[in-house]
Amino acid sequence: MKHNGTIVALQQYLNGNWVPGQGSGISTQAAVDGTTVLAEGLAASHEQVAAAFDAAHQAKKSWASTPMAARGAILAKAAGYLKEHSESFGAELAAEEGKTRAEGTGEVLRAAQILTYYSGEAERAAGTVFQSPRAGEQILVTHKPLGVVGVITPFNFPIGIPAWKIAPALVFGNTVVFKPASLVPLLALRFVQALEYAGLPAGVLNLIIGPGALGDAIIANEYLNGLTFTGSTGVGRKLCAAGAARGIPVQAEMGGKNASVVLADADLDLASEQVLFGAFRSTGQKCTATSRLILDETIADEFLDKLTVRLDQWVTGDPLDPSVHMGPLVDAKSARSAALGVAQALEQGATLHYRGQAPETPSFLAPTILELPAGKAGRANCAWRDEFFAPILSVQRAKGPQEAFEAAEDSEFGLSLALFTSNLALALEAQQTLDVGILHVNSESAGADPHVPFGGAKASGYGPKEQGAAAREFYTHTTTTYLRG
Ligand code: UN1
Repeated sequence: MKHNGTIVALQQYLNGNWVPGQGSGISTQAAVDGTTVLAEGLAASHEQVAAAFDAAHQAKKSWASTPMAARGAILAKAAGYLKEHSESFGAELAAEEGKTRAEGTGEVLRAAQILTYYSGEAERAAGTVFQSPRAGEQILVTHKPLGVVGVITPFNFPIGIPAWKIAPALVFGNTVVFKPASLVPLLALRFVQALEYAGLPAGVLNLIIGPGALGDAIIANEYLNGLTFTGSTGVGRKLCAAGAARGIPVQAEMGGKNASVVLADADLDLASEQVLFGAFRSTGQKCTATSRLILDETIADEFLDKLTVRLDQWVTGDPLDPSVHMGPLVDAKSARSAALGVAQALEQGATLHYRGQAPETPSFLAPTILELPAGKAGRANCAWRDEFFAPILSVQRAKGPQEAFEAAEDSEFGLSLALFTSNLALALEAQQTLDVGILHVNSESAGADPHVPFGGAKASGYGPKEQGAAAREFYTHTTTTYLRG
């Protein structure tokens, strides 16, 4: 299916009004060719960022005192709107970001599921009552919103990540200034439209579209009470430091260099399917993607044969074509830098184990498997160290589970790990000893359910985790009340 040719007008959403930006011209192109314009408009100016904060600040009192059930009902209605439009929004997402149409529609439905989940928080969220050591007294812990929350999101889940940050922010009573990645603003706009349709009051959610530099104006704004960010470790750490300097909480979900570990007793058919999905779905552009593969040396050749047989069937091409398994990267720049990473890895001693087929256009990179020499020396390679955010898998062989675990731990990141084994004792050992935020036993490294904590260890995360009950820790703060009648 081809894009229908309509160019969407990119506008800012300030205090309940759609207004043109006052900054420089911006446009987004189809990932597949980098030229078909999907949306265009003007970026937000710094004055408009300030106006977004003024609106969010003005709205915060009345939103915080709106009953939680009423806040939840708006989220539920927005979920319905997204479900209704999941096919068309999913196609837009695929065109703009480059993941397949099925993945795009799936992501829109996931955003709807997240809104539905948090609408239910309106009934579930409760405080705590403690016994007092003194007669005639109770101690109550109640939650209240942070206030105005800044939300900065990356390009790779253009509606999923906004949903999993903005839905809890809103249901817990915060107002929001939202800046999506400038590469993919279209689905951010759709998300805001869904909440507008659902009756969200003016000022509660404000959208500013523009370059990354607007992030500096967000972190510096006097009305900002908390910031949630997903993106690179470099930018995340800068925002964390700036937030700490002015005493506001920052939640940062940053890079990953996730390993899949396949032990000798694993079900290799299952493992090869799951590693394929983990490494190459969404063109490897997930912070949870598998980019390191650690194979017990006794099954390494057999496993790699199974994986490459699967990859031979893996079709790379136009993400809107239903027969395609993998689309392009988000843009030609990302594809170029990933290709450069592969060239560097080869110079540093990696060998090319596999390269699949891909269209010869600038935003594509064929699925690639690199093999690294065994031991610590192999792990000094940039293909082991650096997050490429691309369909590139770096393999190392290990002698037995302990060496495999040691290799898995040898990374500055600690987001997700997939372990393939039929040995429960080893799975439990991994759970108890490996420094990762998410462990998958016998399933791929990517994926996240809305009701459980999401986030990483080491350079992958900072601040309270996201999602589920963990979200309340970030989006609220508590008051402890010593209550006597
Ligand atoms: C998933 O694995 O489905 O930026 C979600 C990311 C993560 C979300 C991963 N924050 O890729």
